[in-house]
Amino acid sequence: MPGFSFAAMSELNERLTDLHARFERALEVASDERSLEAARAQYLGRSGDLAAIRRSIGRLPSDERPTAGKEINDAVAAMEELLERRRVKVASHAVEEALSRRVDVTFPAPEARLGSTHPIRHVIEDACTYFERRGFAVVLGPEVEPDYYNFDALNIPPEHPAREGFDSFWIDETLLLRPHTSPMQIRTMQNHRPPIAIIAPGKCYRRDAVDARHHFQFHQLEGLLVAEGVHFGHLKGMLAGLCRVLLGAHQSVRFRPSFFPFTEPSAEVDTTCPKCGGSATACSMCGGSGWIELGGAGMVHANVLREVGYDPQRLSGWAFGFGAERIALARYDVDDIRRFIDSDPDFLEQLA
Ligand code: FA5
Repeated sequence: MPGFSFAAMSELNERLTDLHARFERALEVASDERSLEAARAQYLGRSGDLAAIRRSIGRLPSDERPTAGKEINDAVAAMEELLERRRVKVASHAVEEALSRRVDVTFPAPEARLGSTHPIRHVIEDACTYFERRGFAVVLGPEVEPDYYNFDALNIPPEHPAREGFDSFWIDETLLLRPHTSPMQIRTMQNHRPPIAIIAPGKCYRRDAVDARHHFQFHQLEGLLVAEGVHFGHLKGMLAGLCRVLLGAHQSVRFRPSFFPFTEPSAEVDTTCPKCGGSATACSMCGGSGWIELGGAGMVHANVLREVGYDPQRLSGWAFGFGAERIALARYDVDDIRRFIDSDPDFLEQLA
């Protein structure tokens, strides 16, 4: 090997042997992952001892550098193997130690924190109780529904613009997470003969942007009454009573003309803003309107009655769909719907 300097190579070997020995000693006293990592950084790290040796290759004649580089790489491989073996040993020692530790089963455990009823559940239960006392049955239905129940049977044919407002998460071409509880109107009427009086609470899903009053997952309360001689006055009386029970006698309720393809006539039902009562132009809860929208309502459309085989000449009915979170906002004077979903026990316990 022309120009190869034995003196320089043997000095390199000496330095590597010394480094290996020091690294081995450092690993022997390292008893946990943290000290192993510290040893690795000191010897093998980017600014560690070995990196300094590697940099010194530059001072060797160029024909000696490949051999020196190989020596260094071999030394690194050997040190990494040492490190890995020590890591396995330290880890198994930690497991053994944990297993051998004695447990005092008589030691008192920290007191378990009991949960509290969620405010949304409170709203749903109180609403159901109100309707059950008036002869309504509580019914539950699937959260994944075919588009037939969500739309077609509710007088919303394909291509109808109203589908946009109920845009949800599609499972496949025809199945979706229900954007409202109104499919329960169809399911109930198809399976039971009139008179019908139901309340159907449950989760709903929509591709809505999340803000203080909207979430992609929320709860609705669906109500349906179908019998002979049912009229809008019955609906107004029943919903005004519900708002009194849920929100207190001081809350006003108003019915605003609106449109839903499955009711005619249709209305939006609002309650006075519990935060500002309509007095603040920049109210964070109602945006200054003084009202909070609770949901939609109306007289069941004749096409819907026909779809389930009922005779609209003989039967009439009303239906409504309220957002449980909106009721809870007003009921508990909370200014952001996300607080009900954040699962902060301190917040939830205050409302329990
Ligand atoms: C409906 O969902 C109709 N199915 C209601 C209905 C039923 C009308 C029966 C007539 C007869 P709407 O899209 O307006 O309507 O929703 C009703 C209520 O659900 C809203 O007023 C609101 O209180 C609540 N809601 C709707 N979207 C959200 C959301 N993203 N986050 C929280 N609450 C919501």
